[in-house]
Amino acid sequence: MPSRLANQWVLITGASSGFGAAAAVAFGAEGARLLLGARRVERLANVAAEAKRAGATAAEFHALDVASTESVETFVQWVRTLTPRVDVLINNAGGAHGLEPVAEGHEADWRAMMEINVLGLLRMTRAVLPLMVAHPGGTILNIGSIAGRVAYEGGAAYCASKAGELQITRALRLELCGTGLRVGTIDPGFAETEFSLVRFKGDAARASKVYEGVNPLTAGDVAEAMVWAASRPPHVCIDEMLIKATDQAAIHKVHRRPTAAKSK
Ligand code: NDP
Ligand code: 8X3
Repeated sequence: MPSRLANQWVLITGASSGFGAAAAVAFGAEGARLLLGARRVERLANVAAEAKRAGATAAEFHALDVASTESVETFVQWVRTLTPRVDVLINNAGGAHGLEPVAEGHEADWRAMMEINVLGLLRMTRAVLPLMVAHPGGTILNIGSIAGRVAYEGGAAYCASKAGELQITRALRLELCGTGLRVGTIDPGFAETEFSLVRFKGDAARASKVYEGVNPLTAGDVAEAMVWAASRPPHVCIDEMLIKATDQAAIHKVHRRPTAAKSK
C-alpha cells in the first residue's frame, strides 16, 4: 500500500542538521515532496540530495531564519512559487543557548531562544497557515521538549521557551478545530545532535560529555515519531508525544555506564 505521505508537501524548518535533517530523509523515504529551510543553505543542499536518494518525490530548499519576519515571508513566497498547498508543517527550528543559572544569564542568549523557539514558531505558523487551511487534512507538528514540561537548573529560558511551544500548540489546536487541520507536539528528551554543540557555543568536549555513558535518542528516532504522527488517518490527532531514551527515566535520573560499555 502506498504511504499516506506519498506526494504530500512537507515543510521542515531547521532541516540542516539533527532532527530536521533526519526528518527530511524519513519523509523522503515515504515519497513526500519536501520544502526545507534553515540558515546554512549549503547543508540543506546535502540533506536534499540525501532525501532524494531515500525516495523523496521532490526536495527543494531555501534559506530561512525564523528569527526574522522578513526571512519567513520571503521563504513562504518561495514556497508559493512551487505549490499552492502545504500538507505537513514541521516547526522544528530551534535550540538552546547557554546553561547559566538566571543570576549569570546572558540577555543575548535569552533573546535568541525567545526569538527562535517561541516567536519563530508563531511567525512560521502564521505565514504557512493560508497554504494549509484551504486544504483540510493537513498536519502541524511542533517540536517541543521534555524541558517544556520539567524545569532544570540552568535551563530557565530554554524551558520557558519550550513551555511556550507547548501552550502555543494547545492554543492553535483549539483555534483550528473544525478546519480539518490537526496540531501536535513531539517532545523529546535528550538526543545526540548538534543541540549541545550549539548550547555550549562550539565546545565539542563539553557537548559530548552530555551523552557520555548513555544511549541517548538519535535524530532518526525522533524523525520516525514525526512520520508516524503525520501518517495517521486524517481524523486521528496525536496531541502530545513525550519520547525519551530508556536511560533517561526523568530529567535528573539518567543511567550512565562506563563509556567502554556503551551499547544497545
Ligand atoms: P540541531 O542543532 O542539530 O538542529 C537545529 C536546527 O535548527 C538546525 O537545522 C538549525 O539550522 C535550525 N535553526 C536554528 N536556529 C534557526 C533559525 N533562526 N532559523 C532557522 N533555522 C534555525 O539540534 P536538534 O536537531 O536537536 O534540534 C531540533 C529541535 O529539537 C529544536 O527545537 C530543539 O530545541 C529540539 N529538541 C532537541 C533535543 C535534543 O536533545 N537534541 C531534545 C528536545 C527537543 P541552521 O543553524 O542552519 O539555521
Ligand atoms: C533538549 C532536551 O533535556 O537537554 O530539549 O533540555 S534537554
